[in-house]
Amino acid sequence: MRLYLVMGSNNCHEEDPLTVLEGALRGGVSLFQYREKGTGAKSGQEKIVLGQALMSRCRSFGVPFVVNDDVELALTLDADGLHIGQEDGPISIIREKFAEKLLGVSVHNVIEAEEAVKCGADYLGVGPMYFTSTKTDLHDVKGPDIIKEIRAAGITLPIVGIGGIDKERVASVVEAGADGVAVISAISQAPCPTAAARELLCAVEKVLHVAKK
Ligand code: TZP
Ligand code: IFP
Ligand code: MG
Repeated sequence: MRLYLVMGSNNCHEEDPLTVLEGALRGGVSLFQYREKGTGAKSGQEKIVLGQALMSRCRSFGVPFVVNDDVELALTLDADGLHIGQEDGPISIIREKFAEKLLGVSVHNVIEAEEAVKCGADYLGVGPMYFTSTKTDLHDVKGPDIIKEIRAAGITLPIVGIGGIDKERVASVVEAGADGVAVISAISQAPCPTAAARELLCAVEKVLHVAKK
């Protein structure tokens, strides 16, 4: 959960998504989510074909491949997991469909976090940590303090913070109690995704190693 890359074709402007993903994997991304959403997003067969290609890159690095929202696509691709939001249907029903797979849930407060835990989520995506223009239907920015609140409520499930995170902001998110960070633009818009991933991962590990002492 240390460095989670979330990405779809419209997040990549300069390079194609496969090149970006490959670079990011080389830089140390530990989990990948295929989030094909928004303007110009692929659908149908095209969405499947790109998903297969991205998944095979992940497999060659031993990194789990998670699908955002799309239950059918996750089953079709035989992905390693699925990430859902609060609006994607009852978590417990989806949990049953993906009994053997990784299930992540987006949460925005302690109540949603407790519900996701009760329904058997494997990890929580908490955000937005900071303002971001990457997502259009953005919730209120809560800041890293919401992670502290979720930890204070006794939730021990793996957590990643998401939303507007860059290398300068990693420490605040991990210090608040996250196991790692999830990013879109900090890697997909970087001039060098490999270097960007390396720096983000380094920032995460720096806090985790300090915390252990
Ligand atoms: N969910 C909450 S914020 C966000 C998502 C998918 C977008 C994160 O993108 P970025 O570019 O890392 O701010
Ligand atoms: N969190 C995450 C994750 N992914 C999303 N798509 C989202 C919130 C809205 F990074 F997986 F935790
Ligand atoms: Mg969703």
